[in-house]
Amino acid sequence: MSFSQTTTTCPYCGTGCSLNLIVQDGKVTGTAPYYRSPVNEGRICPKGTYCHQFIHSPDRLRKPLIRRGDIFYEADWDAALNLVAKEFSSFKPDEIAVLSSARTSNEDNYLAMKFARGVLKTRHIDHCARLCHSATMTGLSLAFGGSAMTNSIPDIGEADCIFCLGSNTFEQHPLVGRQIIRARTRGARLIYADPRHTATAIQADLFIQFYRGSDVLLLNSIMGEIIRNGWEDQQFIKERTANYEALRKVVLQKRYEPEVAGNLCGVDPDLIKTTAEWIGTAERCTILYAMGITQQNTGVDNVKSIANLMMLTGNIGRPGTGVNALRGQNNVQGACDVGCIPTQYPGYTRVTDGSAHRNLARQWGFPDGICEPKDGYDISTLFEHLKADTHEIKAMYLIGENPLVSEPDLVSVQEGIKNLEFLVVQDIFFTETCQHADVVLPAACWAEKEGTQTNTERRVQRIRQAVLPPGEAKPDSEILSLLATRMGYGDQFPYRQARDVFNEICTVIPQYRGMTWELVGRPEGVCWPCPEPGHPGTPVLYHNRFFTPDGKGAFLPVDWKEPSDLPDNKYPFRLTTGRIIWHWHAGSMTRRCKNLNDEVNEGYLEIHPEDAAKLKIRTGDMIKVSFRRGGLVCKARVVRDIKKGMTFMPFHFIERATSCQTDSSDSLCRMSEYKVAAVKIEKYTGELA
Ligand SMILES: Nc1nc2c(c(=O)[nH]1)N[C@H]1C(S)=C(S)[C@@H](COP(=O)(O)OP(=O)(O)OC[C@H]3O[C@@H](n4cnc5c(=O)[nH]c(N)nc54)[C@H](O)[C@@H]3O)O[C@H]1N2
Ligand SMILES: Nc1nc2c(c(=O)[nH]1)N[C@H]1C(S)=C(S)[C@@H](COP(=O)(O)OP(=O)(O)OC[C@H]3O[C@@H](n4cnc5c(=O)[nH]c(N)nc54)[C@H](O)[C@@H]3O)O[C@H]1N2
Ligand code: SF4
Ligand SMILES: [Mo]
Repeated sequence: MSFSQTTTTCPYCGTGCSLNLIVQDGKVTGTAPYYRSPVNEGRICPKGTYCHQFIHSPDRLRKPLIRRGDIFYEADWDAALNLVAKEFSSFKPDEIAVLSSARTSNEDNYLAMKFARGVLKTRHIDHCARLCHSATMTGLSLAFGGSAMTNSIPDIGEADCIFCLGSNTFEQHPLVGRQIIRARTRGARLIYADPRHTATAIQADLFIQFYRGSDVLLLNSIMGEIIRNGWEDQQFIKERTANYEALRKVVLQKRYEPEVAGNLCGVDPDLIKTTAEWIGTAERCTILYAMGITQQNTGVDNVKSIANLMMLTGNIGRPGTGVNALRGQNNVQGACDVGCIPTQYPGYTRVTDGSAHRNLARQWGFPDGICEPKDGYDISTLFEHLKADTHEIKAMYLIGENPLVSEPDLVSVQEGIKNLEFLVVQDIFFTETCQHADVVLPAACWAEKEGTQTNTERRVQRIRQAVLPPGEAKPDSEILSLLATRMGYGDQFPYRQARDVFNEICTVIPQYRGMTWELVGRPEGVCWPCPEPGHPGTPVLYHNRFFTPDGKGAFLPVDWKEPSDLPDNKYPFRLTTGRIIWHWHAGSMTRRCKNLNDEVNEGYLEIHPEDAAKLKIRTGDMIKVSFRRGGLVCKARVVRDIKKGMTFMPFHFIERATSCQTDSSDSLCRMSEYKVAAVKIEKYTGELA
């Protein structure tokens, strides 16, 4: 019997914990702690612990599938690749869109981007960051000139005050949660603002349970109170920022005084005053946020407000401070870094910047050039075109995304995807989205390939191959290279191994330039920017200056706007959707992990006891949830944790698809309003399918 261990990083969240995979006779049979990573020092959460359980699922995709009529037939790679190459060649460049994947490596994403812009010459390349932190990218770029998390994960443990809002850190980034505990053991205070009393709320020293959609109101109120008490950092404001007077004017308005604002967000004014005092007087305060902030039609405003608060109190550029937007997927940071965004090339240069365009075209050396230097369509716009059947987008190459569960306004997405003339889906499982494909390509999963991924704190780390892929499945990069070669671009895709692709990434992205395969393979990886060889990497950003042209941070004052889709007599409850610790998004991986599925295996709706009593609903009853756009049936869970009038559903269970609720989005970043919907709730008495 053979036995070995492979050190790698976790395939789930942006925390990027390291762990060992235990391999016995060619199969991963378990996980074991790996203590040397500063990110998690040997600890992992339940998803990490059981991450091996889906790898050898009997229903992994093993061979390419080609659709004929309503039936999928197994095909060999030659036939599948020839068909895809022929079909892709038959469309004009901008008729094809590529969606790459925050679940896969930097190498996979970089090649998906190079394939889109170089081989297909399309401008349309995007990925799920749009549905996740696009508000952060827009908001923080305006304020700081860069959008990444400013400090490192271990650094959070150094804070004196932690303000966590719209992030259920202990369930969604559990090993970041561990740093909060570290800080609290040293005497730090945790302030937590969320409409729900979550696992994170349990740890808080001060809990603000407020209505969803009132973040700007709360933040402006806190800032007004800080200024009225003289707790602002005048030196920081003077030396490092611009536009302070405009901020003062906005946040000192009567409507943001704690008594007025508190009433509107459903919060005791004293809580706002204490929050202002704790943040305003802390030596080092850090802010953590995630989807509760971004997934709203005021997402960009929320992010700007957060940046305002941290600049106002001088909490930028030092250990234990910072604006820490917790990235969701294991490699969403990396997918953005390598340029899988319709408006940006690798390293965040604008696609419309002529010199960036020429540089990239020169470095790649495609004899017939690359895509036009114009912005491409984001995921939301692509699906809008499909829904409206404008015939502008005719083909799609979907790598490691499952939009038929994760996109907003699912009913129209289901209709829209049928308007495609040709759809290729590349996944590790036959997902809901695969059902609409013309060709399905089987990908190797993270445990079956080499590569790098970049976690939320910009730390580039290795993933390592532990076992062989099932059947004929191949790593995404290899599939892309084979396809590119078949389409006549073998010279531009000459890679023999992931390392070759990584070396090219380091020549193309300035922030990665000083990295090597060996350096990122160390237990601590490397945090970008690492601009030249020998550079140690940069755990804390903006020490002396921001990335803006004048080096100053810009105060961007915003007024509060009411969220859309407000409750009325017909739809009296507010619904928010999100995640639970046991499951991952559409569930393709976690629902195949026995230990996770044994915990929770179906969707439900959380409702407050007083609301439930009025509706005569008890835990376990089937209920009907109606949205302004669609509806569903699920079980009720009556819990004290949620604010009265609010309800919550996890979105992991397709049979209880929650994303039918919304098609509203932030006009600046096209982020969908997943956190907001008005619903009607009734006891369900009908027949169940
Ligand atoms: N277990 C698990 N972990 C995950 C994931 C997963 O699927 N499962 N997904 C990963 C990904 S891609 C992401 S993006 C992250 C997301 O991580 P989080 O953002 O932490 O997770 P969510 O559950 O989407 O939402 C966070 C909180 O926002 C609150 N909220 C809702 N409306 C509002 C509001 O108006 N204001 C405020 N302040 N809060 C509000 C919700 O009550 C919820 O507690 O998690 C990552 N980690
Ligand atoms: N209602 C509601 N909807 C939401 C959200 C919400 O809070 N509420 N959150 C949104 C957010 S923040 C996000 S990030 C999105 C996530 O949306 P998606 O990215 O669509 O969700 P996943 O289920 O993670 O899909 C990833 C797919 O990649 C596959 N995969 C895994 N590893 C590999 C690999 O190595 N190669 C390939 N080719 N495939 C692989 C998986 O099997 C899975 O099918 O959902 C969004 N949708
Ligand atoms: S915290 Fe995130 S990266 Fe760490 S083990 Fe859990 S899911 Fe994996
Ligand atoms: Mo996300």
